[in-house]
Amino acid sequence: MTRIITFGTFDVFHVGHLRILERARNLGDYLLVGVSTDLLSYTKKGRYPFYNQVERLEIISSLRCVDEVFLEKSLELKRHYILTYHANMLVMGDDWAGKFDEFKDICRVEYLSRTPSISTTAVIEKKRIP
Ligand code: C2G
Repeated sequence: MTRIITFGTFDVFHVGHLRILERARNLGDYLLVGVSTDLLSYTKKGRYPFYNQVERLEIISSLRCVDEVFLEKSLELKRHYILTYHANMLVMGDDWAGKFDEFKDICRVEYLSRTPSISTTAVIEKKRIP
């Protein structure tokens, strides 16, 4: 049984988010998603998300490809989350390529390519990257 874990803010949910979650889920049997808290998102991106953490959790947990959600409170807690949720594969977008290789001692680590031409910022600014 492959239990996959992934993390993200998933603010202003878009097709790039959906595709990475579906592709992650297809690599195994059970998908756990750590949704960044509003505070963690602020420390990562320098602004609070458009949708708050309760709304983002509600959206992510309703997806067919997602089995379980929890709040990611700190970037430093990845090892703790992987162990607590008994995940044996960590999947991240390739914007994080190489950044989580330190967890290869406890699980498989895979980086998937991002969907081009779409981002939360582009949606908020009402434009698509050409
Ligand atoms: N993503 C994607 N294609 C896009 C945009 C995003 O595949 N066009 C992926 C990202 O690579 C990431 C996931 O969707 O795996 C969530 O993206 P973000 O919400 O931007 O995640 P981020 O804030 O980078 O959080 O602990 C690490 C994090 O919490 C990652």
